Amino acid sequence: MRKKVIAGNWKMNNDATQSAQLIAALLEKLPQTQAEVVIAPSFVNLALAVEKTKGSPMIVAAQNMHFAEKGAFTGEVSASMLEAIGVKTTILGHSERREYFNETDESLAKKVDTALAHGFRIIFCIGEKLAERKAAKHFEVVKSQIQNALFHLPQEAWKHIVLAYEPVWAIGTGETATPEQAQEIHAFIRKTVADKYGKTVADDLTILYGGSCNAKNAAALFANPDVDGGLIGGAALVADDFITIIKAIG
Ligand code: 3PY
Repeated sequence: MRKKVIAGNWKMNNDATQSAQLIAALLEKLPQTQAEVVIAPSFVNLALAVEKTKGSPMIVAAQNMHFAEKGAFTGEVSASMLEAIGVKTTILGHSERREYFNETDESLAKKVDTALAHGFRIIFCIGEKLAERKAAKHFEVVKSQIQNALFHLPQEAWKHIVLAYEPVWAIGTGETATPEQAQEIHAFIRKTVADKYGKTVADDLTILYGGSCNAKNAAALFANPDVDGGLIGGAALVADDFITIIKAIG
């Protein structure tokens, strides 16, 4: 059964006090919803978030993790460290990680393997840059990202994967894909997975839209049959906006 998911990517925002305040505001207003609600605070606030959301339906995710089990990787965080504080979901491959921290499909494939070995759920981001969209290469780009980072996986691994399509030209720019553009590429992504793993895996796969999804445009984006929720940036930092987005999925 395909799940709906609304995930808030807090990026490098909110100190401990602000994180606690935002969580309290979200919990106070959290509506009944068919969607899984996920928040991804920064590493230093994950333990606090786990503590504050205990007993609630909200799931806490990391924004990244390292592929190695442990060792000389200054500044990095391992899957076991996340597990030890009760975090079993991680975003991987966000375009900001690809762009500013040199993450590649190859290094991401290793992260995916480690996360799955630890029983994590993964929100895996894909998406094309503006020049690639303008050159009509967006289908090709997302297909190769999926193939290179995920097509080595066995079929059963896909129940732990959520894909997030985030056109890079729509991240932090205020630009959003139109609902038609989102549906077109989400359907293509589902077909790409179906061609390799079969219809059941593809039908069960949750594909989120990300990239300036906000309280105003969420309902129109989510109305599409292949858009199963959102990975939300800036609007996830404002409790009322995030709640409106959760309500938009129903
Ligand atoms: C955005 O909407 O800006 C995002 O990058 C969500 O991950």
